[in-house]
Amino acid sequence: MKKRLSNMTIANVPAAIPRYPRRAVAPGIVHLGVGAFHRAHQAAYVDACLEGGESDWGIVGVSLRSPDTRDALKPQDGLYTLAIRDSAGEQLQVIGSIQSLLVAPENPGAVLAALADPRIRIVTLTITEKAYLRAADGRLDSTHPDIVHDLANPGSPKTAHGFLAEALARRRAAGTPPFTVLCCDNLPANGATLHRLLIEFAKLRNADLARHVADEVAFPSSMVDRIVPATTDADRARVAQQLGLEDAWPVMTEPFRQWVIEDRFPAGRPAWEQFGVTMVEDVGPFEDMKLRLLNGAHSGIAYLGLLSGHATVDRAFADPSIRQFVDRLWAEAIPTLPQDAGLDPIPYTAELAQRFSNTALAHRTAQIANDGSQKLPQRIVVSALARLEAGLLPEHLSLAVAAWIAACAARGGTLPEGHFTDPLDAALADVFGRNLPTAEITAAVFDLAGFANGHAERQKLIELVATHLVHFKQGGPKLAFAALGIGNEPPRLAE
Ligand code: CS2
Repeated sequence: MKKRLSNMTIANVPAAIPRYPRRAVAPGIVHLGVGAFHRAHQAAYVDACLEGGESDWGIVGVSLRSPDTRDALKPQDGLYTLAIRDSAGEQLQVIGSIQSLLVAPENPGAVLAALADPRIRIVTLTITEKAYLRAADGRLDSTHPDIVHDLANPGSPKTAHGFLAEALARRRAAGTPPFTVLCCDNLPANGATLHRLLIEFAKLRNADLARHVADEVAFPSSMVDRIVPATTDADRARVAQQLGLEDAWPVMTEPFRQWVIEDRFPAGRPAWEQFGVTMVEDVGPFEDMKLRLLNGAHSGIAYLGLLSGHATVDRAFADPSIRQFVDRLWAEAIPTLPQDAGLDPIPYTAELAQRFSNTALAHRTAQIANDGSQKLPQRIVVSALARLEAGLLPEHLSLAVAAWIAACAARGGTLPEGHFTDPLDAALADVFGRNLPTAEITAAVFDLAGFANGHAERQKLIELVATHLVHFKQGGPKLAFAALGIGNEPPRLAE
């Protein structure tokens, strides 16, 4: 049995390792949602800052749900391996920026104490779209049992909203300046969105706290990008073999990474701009381009890939029909992007095509398929509506929405039960079980997910989606593609 990766064993591993004195680093950031994405992205950027001589920005990693990450990393002193993979091979880097780990359900008081610590000046979040607890109309779901719980029990919250509001209240009472809240989830205007939700939550506690959150706490938006497939046992075994040490939870990723942040940090920040982060005034154009082109294509590839029998993104993307579909989806989405932001979507999509073709990642389509109801509004529906408003048809964008509905309905049939999940699963199953005509199923799903809520073009979009859905039902993705003239052309030559 190999020894475990830790401060004691790290010195001679054949990988890049932290050279800075980890014990001398003070905590400066609390991160909520210390999953694989955080460990491949923000924690790696902060590690570079610490390597570059910053010493006040160690990370306290918090899991809001499961103890798994803490259980894996605590015996390793917070150390883990980042495996950066592409066709040229694999580079290993041991990351040292996570100094301690807390599990909120075990000890919410410890999380609040960390958040109230005056040394903490930034709180970052990757809690996934569904944890923002928005109702179908986009406002805070104040009837959600966890929100109800947190309002009744402010000292032992469960939600990010509950933790942030109580910690900000405690800091204020103690005369400690507020931390800056840096949302790193794939939501549109993510900082502003979280700010709005937190003001709504705080209002349910008291008007004074709501005013404090509204007027005195900064919520810069940020765009985060790095593809992070779930770690497999084969990854663990390979990394252990290379390191000569066990690492209970190494993280797999690609060479590409990008972080664009609005520069509003009244309580200070690391010198991120020296370590590859782009600091800007307005992240909007970057965010729109990434959500609509990368994530939009990802979701399309995931659902069409699943329906076509492809388990990974690279295999789905190598399918000539799916590839052609993605090119056309991009062509539909690009004109909806801000034209004057100085960003060029053509080289961007060319780079995306290379990233999606990375066979070393084996990024599972089922992983991306999770939580479609939370993801499609900002990835697909927003561009589809913009096109309809401009008098243009969103044929391929609407096909992606239909593919989501078809893939959801296929679980327990052509796809395994529970192959991917969605917070709306129970309600979706109810709709699918009612034996309704396709147009009514589509409208019911739009209602549940809040797609195009109150939008003038909603009915038109529903009709387009329903037409595709009929094709999926009658002849699977082949017929749905054929109706758009996809698959009738000779396959592209390999580039
Ligand atoms: C993916 C994203 O799982 C998903 O929904 O689209 O996690 C994607 O890999 C990242 O946003 C890339 O930055």
